[in-house]
Amino acid sequence: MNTPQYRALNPNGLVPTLEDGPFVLWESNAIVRYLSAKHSAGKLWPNDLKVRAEADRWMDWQISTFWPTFRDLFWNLVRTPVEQRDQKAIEESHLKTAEILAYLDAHLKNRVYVAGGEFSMGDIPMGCAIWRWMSLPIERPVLANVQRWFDTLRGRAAYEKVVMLPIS
Ligand SMILES: N[C@@H](CCC(=O)N[C@@H](CS)C(=O)NCC(=O)O)C(=O)O
Repeated sequence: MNTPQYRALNPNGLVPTLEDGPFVLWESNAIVRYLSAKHSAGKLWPNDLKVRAEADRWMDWQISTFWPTFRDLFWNLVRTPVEQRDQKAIEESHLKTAEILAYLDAHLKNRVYVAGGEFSMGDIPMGCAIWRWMSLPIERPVLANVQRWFDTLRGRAAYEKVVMLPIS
């Protein structure tokens, strides 16, 4: 990822990078949107403007709010040797992540998926993120609607195959 060839595609030197013929795209959620629109218009990419906006909203929330809040907990517990872990950061991140997941829980009260009754691109980033949250050896608050949504995702073959992998 730090080669000149890779950096010519993605100057950030991070993954993922999509090459679709000569077209190059980086930023994971932009890639999800592009692939959904290209291959799944009317399904993963909802045609209805408001349904699509709901999907967009939770994709943006995942990348701008959820992940920055959850990162310290995940990074410390999964990617950091025990003796180097920042306990204060772990506790703060754990508390705050539990707190903000209540927003998703309230949203899912009357919805099967984040954008309504159908699975859409909006479920993909948070669907990946919630697997990480649910896989950590931590205490979690009871969030009945998030749990039901997670159980629904776990019943999907593609989720089981692609997302439900060991986190470390
Ligand atoms: N905002 C970027 C973040 C990309 C990013 O942080 N990628 C991580 C993996 S999730 C990475 O490449 N880390 C360096 C590494 O894995 O070596 C996106 O969503 O695509």
